[in-house]
Amino acid sequence: MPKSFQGDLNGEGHTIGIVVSRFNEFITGRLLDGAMECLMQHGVKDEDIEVAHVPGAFEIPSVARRMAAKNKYDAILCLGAVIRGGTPHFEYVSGEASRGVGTVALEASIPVLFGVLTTDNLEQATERAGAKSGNKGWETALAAIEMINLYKQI
Ligand code: INI
Repeated sequence: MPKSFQGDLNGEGHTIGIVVSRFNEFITGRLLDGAMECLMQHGVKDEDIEVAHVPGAFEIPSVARRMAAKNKYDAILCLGAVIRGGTPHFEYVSGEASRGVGTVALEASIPVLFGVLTTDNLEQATERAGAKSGNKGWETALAAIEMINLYKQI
């Protein structure tokens, strides 16, 4: 039998940093609520969570990198919402946010999670922020707990 590794979903004792963007706050506020709820339900203490607010998704990676460098958190959650609408800006912002968070995740010694919605319209974003298709903030928080516990084993 090969040795296998899997992180469990016990968040007790974890310290979490969250970067959340204000652009499309109607959506990102719900992502933050979902993430907070998930963390608390899995044993993370309110006082062990710190939240940095940034203007838009473009600003998320640089702040996530600063938080990761503090050696204070067990994971960083990146939450945002980039909505295509009619603007070509979408491609630049969503591309930089995902590329940037990906780079930070590879450089950091802790898990850095991507909870940035990239959708064609507000309806899709609303569905993924607490309505029909779950809450991306919640999912990101759950993935963070699993990844923290996995990193501890490897
Ligand atoms: N920022 C977002 O988080 N979501 C968007 O949908 C968005 N659009 O569409 O423009 C957006 N733009 C702002 C961007 O993230 C930066 O804050 C801004 O360009 C300043 O650097």
